[in-house]
Amino acid sequence: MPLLKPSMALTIAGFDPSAGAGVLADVRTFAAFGLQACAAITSITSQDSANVFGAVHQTPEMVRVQVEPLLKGSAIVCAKTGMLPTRSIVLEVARLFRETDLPRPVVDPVILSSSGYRLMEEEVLTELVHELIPLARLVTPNIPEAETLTGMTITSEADMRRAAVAIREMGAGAVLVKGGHLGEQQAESEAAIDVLDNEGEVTVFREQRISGAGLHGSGCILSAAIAAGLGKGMTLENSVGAAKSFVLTAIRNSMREDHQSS
Ligand code: PXL
Repeated sequence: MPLLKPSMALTIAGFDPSAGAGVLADVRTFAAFGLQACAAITSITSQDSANVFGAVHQTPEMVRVQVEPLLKGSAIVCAKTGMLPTRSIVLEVARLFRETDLPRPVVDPVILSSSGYRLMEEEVLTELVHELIPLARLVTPNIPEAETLTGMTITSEADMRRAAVAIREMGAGAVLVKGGHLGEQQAESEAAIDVLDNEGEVTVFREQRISGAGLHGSGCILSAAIAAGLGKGMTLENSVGAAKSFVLTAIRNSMREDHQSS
C-alpha cells in the first residue's frame, strides 16, 4: 500500500467512441489541466460526431464497482457527473457521493445529445432533482436543460437568473446556466451569456457569440474543466472563467480543423 495516494479527478459519465463527449472528453480535459484522471462508465453509446445511434446502459452495480476501487487507491480531489441514463444509476451515484468522502460533484444534467437523442430516460428527472442535485457543488444546465429542470420558459438574462435560483433552491451549492442556446438567431456581434449563481452571489460571463459553434461535447468539456479548477483549489468563479477560455479555444481549434479538412 503506497503511503501517498495519487490525486485524481473522477468522471462518472457515458462512453462516446468518437471521443467528442463523455468520459474520453472528460479525461482529456482533466489531463490538460494537469490532473490525473479516472472514470466510471454509465452507458456505452454508438455515435459519430453528428449523431447518436444507440446506447447500452450499465447496471447501477456495475457503476458502483467501477468507482469503489478508485476510492481505495487514490485521493479523489474533484468529481463530475455526465450522462446518468437511468433512475437506478442516478440513485446509485447519489448514494456513492452521500456515503463516501468523494468531493461534492459538478453535475452536468445531460438530458439530450446535441442531435436530439435522449441520453436520460424521461422518468429520471425526479431522482436527479431530489437525490443528486442537492449533493452538487455546481449544476451546469444549458437553457433547454434548465427549462426541463424548473418548468420555466427562459428567454432572457433575467429568466436565466431566476432559473439559477430555482435550481439552487433544490439544494445545489451553485448553478451555471449556459446561455449558448439563448437567441440562436442573434447576430454574431451579440454576446453569449452564462449566469453563475454561487450561493446567491451572481456573476455574468459575457463572451462573443461564435455562430455555428455547436461543438459536440462542449458541455462535457466545460463541466470537466470547472471540476479540474476546483480540484486545483481555485475559486468557483475563477474555475468557470478558466473553463470557458479552455472550451472557447477547443471550439476555435475544431473550426480551424473543419476549415482545413474541407
Ligand atoms: O454532450 C452530451 C453528451 C454527454 N455524454 C455522452 C454523450 C453526449 C452527447 O452525445 O454521448 C456520452
